[in-house]
Amino acid sequence: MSLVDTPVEDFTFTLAATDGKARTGEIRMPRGVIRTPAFMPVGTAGTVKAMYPEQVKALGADVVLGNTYHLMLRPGAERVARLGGLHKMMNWQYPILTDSGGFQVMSLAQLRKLDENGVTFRSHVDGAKHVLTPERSIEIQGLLGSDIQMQLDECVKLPCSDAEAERAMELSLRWAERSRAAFGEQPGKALYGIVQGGAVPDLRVRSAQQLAAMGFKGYSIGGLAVGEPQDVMLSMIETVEPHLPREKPRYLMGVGTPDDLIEAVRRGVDMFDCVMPTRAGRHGQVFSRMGKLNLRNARHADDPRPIDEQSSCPAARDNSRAYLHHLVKAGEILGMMLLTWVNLAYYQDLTAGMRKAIADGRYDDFAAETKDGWARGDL
Ligand code: PRF
Repeated sequence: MSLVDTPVEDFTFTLAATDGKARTGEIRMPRGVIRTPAFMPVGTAGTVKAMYPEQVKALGADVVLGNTYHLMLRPGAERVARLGGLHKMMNWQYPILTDSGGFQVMSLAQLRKLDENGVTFRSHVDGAKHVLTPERSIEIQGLLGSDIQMQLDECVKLPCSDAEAERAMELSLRWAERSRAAFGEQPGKALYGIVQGGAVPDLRVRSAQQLAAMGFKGYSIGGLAVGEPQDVMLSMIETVEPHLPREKPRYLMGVGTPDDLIEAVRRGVDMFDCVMPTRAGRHGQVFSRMGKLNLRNARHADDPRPIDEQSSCPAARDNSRAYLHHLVKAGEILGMMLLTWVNLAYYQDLTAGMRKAIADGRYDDFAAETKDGWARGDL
């Protein structure tokens, strides 16, 4: 039996190579191996929208993200548990990471009220009242069967005052303690603490240090890509990185563009999730080696070329831009499916390229070549 086939009982992270601050490695857990840097397709409501689970896996995705907030409202966490858990319900047997719900409450729910205990809100689905506490979030993530769980946190939009950033960061630390206690010891599963602190370096450092002292199996960097320019986001990653344990995975939440991924990996980030490739695909936009294309644009109407004849993705090779333009303009379901497929393939190929480049000690060259391709554009 090779090392790769050996069953794993616990959650472990092994670094295989570094190049500058960029890292490549593997997270191993009972449901599978996550190769890092990893991009996690977003499967908010128990589906990576417009994709079959086996297609997602075939692209090279090792883990998908699910959302506490959406699943607790519909179909309900206890119901998912009765159906055998989220993996069984959505027919995805590999690792699942779940977000804790606080971030989605703040962006989606109606009539939210946040206090020390947690957050009270009305469902955007049917108006019913719910309470999410750090303990209930962990309970729900357990009912879903999540492999990598997130603490409940408070993410403030930027810009905000230093006092506001500090209040939310301190609250998130207290919720981190409660989440950690509620999670206890669960071999094979992980709970990540979430760094907050707005765009204030001192707050970010304090948050990272105190979370590190609590002993999480991984660390998320939250509260970024919430309205600030990219250089602010990158400087916050640089501030936080030295204070996160080197031997634990780091996850930059809700990020981002292909360029964001390249720059964050360069600064030591291992994991990402973002709706960008899936959402953009449903709106006629594609990411490719030549940069971004908008298939709604009339200039594609008579273009017989595929998006990228060298792509690993059949949808990018075997359909003309003219056909994709037609599907998008006509609002056809297949248009959304094909473009989502193209985009997720691009993100997975990008992270695979990063892993190889780091292993080969040529990350900076890889980054420069990739950006050259975007700059040359649509030849
Ligand atoms: N916290 C949580 N989930 C998140 C974020 C956060 O700060 C972000 C911010 N980009 C995305 N998703 N829990």
